[in-house]
Amino acid sequence: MPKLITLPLSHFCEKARWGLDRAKIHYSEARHAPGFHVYAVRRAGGQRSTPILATRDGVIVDSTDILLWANERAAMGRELYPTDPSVRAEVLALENRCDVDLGPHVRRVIYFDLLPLPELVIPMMTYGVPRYERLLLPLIYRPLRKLMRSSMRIDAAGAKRSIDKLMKVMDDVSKLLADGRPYLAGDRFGAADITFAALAAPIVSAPGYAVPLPGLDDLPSATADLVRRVRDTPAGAFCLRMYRDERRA
Ligand SMILES: N[C@@H](CCC(=O)N[C@@H](CS)C(=O)NCC(=O)O)C(=O)O
Repeated sequence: MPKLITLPLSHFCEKARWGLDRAKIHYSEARHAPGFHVYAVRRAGGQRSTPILATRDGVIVDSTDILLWANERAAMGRELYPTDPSVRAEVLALENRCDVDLGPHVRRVIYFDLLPLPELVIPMMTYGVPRYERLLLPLIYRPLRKLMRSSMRIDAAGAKRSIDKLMKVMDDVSKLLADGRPYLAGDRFGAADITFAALAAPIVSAPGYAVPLPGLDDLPSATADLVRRVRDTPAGAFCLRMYRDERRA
C-alpha cells in the first residue's frame, strides 16, 4: 500500500491527502512532528520536504506529482484532472499559481502569528504523530522555532509582504468566480479546487482540515481579523464551501 509521509499541519500535505482521498486510492499515512519528519522522509527515499508518497513505482516527492500519480490510478469518475487538453492546462496553471503564490505565503503569515504561541501550535504540530514525538516536541520547540523562522524567512516584514501576496491570489480567484462558475476550472471538482482550498485553508481556519484549526476566539486578534477578511472574499467563501461539500465526498 502506498505510504504518505506528512507533517500534520502542512497544507501541502493536506493537498496530497485530499487528492488521494478524492481519487479513492488506498494508502496509509504516517504523520510526524516537525524535525522528526526528516528521519522518516529520508528513510522513505526523500530529502526532507513533505508530502512524500512511497509507492511500488518509487518515491514521489511533490504534491502536484502525487496528484498526477493519483489521477492515473483514480477510481472511475474520481479523476482529478480533465482530459480536455485546454482545460487540463488551465487546471495545471492554477495549481502552479497556488503552489507558488499562495501556499508559501499562507504558511509564513500563519507561522509568524502562531509560532509565538506554543500552547496553540504544538497540539496542531503533533496531531496524530507517534507518542514519543508528541512528548519530545515541547523540549525542542524553541530551537526548532528559531530554525523555522530563519529557513522560511518568517519575520514582520516578510509576513506583511506575504499578506499582500496571498490577498492578490484571493482577489484573482474571486474574479474567476464572479461569473458564477461552481469550480475553478471546467465543470467538475478537481485538482485546481483541491489545491486552492487546501493551501488557503489555514488562513480561513477551515473546519474539516487535517487538524482542528483554531476558532476565531482562540486566535490573536490581528490573525482573527485577517481570517475574517479572507473569509469575506468570494475566494475565502469558496474555500469554506469546498471543505463543507467536497472534502469528504
Ligand atoms: N512544492 C512542494 C512544497 C512542499 C513544502 O513546502 N513542504 C513543507 C511543509 S508545508 C515541508 O515539508 N517543510 C519541512 C522541510 O522542508 O523540512 C510540494 O508541493 O510538495
